[in-house]
Amino acid sequence: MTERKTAARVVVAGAVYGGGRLLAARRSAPPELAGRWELPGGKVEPGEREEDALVRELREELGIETVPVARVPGAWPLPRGHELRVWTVRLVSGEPRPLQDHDALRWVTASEAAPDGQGPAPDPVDWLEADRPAVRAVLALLGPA
Ligand code: 523
Repeated sequence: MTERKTAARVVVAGAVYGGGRLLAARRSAPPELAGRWELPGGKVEPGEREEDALVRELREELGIETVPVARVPGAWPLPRGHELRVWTVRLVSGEPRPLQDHDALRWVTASEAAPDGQGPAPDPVDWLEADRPAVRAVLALLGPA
């Protein structure tokens, strides 16, 4: 029998940014992830384009209309054979509200999103594991605010 490696299932997340800040969302479920912060997004359905899944998830979860701009280089492993991919997105309309899966939103500066240990102590964000390196990649792509 030939051994086949199942392709990683993709979870796509959005880097929504504006005014030098990045949108962070605090998960309310499941219990083991509740209270931790993430770049909002979700699973890509079979046959669905990554960008379409992202636009759908951000509409469902935050009530906003967005346009994906660029895929952030890299992919980060998640539990159960999933992988996290991130796109920068442009907010087209709506004010983000935590409608589903989240109980708080926060617009964070680069130094809050990824403290470098220098300068005044910011209020750091307790990101989910995979989001920590993903956010660094986002900031590297967006450059200094
Ligand atoms: N992550 C994660 N970071 C991140 C996202 C959007 C998701 O680590 N920025 C993880 C959390 C879960 C898995 O990816 O372990 C699936 O994300 P989830 O639950 O947001 O995906 P949904 O909303 O598509 O899941 P269902 O409600 O099960 O359909």
